[in-house]
Amino acid sequence: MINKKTLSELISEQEALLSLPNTPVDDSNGLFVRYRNPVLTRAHVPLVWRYDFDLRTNPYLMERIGVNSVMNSAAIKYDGKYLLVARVEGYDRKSFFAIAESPNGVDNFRFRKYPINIQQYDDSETNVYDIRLTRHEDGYIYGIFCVECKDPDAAPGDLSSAIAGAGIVRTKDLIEWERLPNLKSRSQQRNVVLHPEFVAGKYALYTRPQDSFINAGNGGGIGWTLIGDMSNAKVLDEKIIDRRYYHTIKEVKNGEGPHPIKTSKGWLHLAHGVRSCAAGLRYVLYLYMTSLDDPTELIASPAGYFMAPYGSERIGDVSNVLFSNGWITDQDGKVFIYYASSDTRMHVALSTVDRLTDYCLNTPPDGLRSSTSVQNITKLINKNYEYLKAQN
Ligand code: BGC
Ligand code: BMA
Repeated sequence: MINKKTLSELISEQEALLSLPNTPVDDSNGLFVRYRNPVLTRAHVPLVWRYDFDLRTNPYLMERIGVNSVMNSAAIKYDGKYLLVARVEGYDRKSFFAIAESPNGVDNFRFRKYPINIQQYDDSETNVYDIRLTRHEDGYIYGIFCVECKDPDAAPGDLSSAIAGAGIVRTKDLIEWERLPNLKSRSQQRNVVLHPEFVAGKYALYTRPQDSFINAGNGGGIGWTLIGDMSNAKVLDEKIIDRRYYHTIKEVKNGEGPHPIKTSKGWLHLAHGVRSCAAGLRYVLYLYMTSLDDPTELIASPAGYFMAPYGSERIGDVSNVLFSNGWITDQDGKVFIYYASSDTRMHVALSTVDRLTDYCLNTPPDGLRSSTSVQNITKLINKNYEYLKAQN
């Protein structure tokens, strides 16, 4: 017999989850601290979105519209609250965006009454996901997200080939969203992100050109392009600013996360890197920095990953994945890093601008060979022995 819960039991169970305090887990390497509980899961999605509450039309009080996962969320501080614009994916595999708000950035995230209803640009658009938000100095908050369509050139019977492009919206209040034309680009694009400042009087976009839907191929890494008008955005020249290399964590592909944070030492970037292995694609997060004078100039590129799937984060709908498209910096320099694990749920980790820039500027870059890794370690060991000798 299926145990039937009453509506008030469902409501109080969810309330207990939503109000659960979150606590830091100190397993730290000093770079950041993870928090114990995920900040958003499918169980956080309002019951009114999933259940028909009327027992006359839903006598078994069954879930009518299931949610599979809540992941890859943009983040922004708005009116003193910490907001996530989550990718919510239904049992039907369609994703959409929905805002959840928290008073402190680490727990008590609650979805607003309705998901965001993004206007459709054209009928071929099938799925939307992974939005990045940017409060631009022009006064608007822009959202750029991936728009996926079936490949019109797919062979008959091929129902998987797809084309990825970038959709654009803007808002002033996070309530009314104005849809702008999609980014025009010769190649497919995913992970397109708007830089928060004008550069040479133009809008600047981080891009990720790709040869095909999954493979970046000749698209050499994270790109950069200048755009005159966001309501007619077109990639004319693209410069690769963070390349991929053989036998690294970003060998297969990489992509900008949220827009970079401006620090006194340079623009601080969070990105994801992908490599392939017997288990499929492994997604990890890494950091890099670019110059304040020329945001296309790489000034720090610490080797390897900054965060990788850990413990239960490793398992989910698409296992072995960490993905981030949102972080929030507080006035005091605290950085809330919002990341999804295995395309299933959202977490938060806390760090500071000082720690993250110190990490970027003082971690040796990748020498691309085992022997250079041993040289780097040997240098550190020698430095420590010198230090210890001087102490005695
Ligand atoms: C999925 C994305 C994924 C992409 C490439 C899309 O269909 O929705 O989560 O990143 O395929 O694998
Ligand atoms: C895609 C990304 C994400 C996703 C990841 C792993 O390339 O754009 O949507 O988290 O793959 O499935």
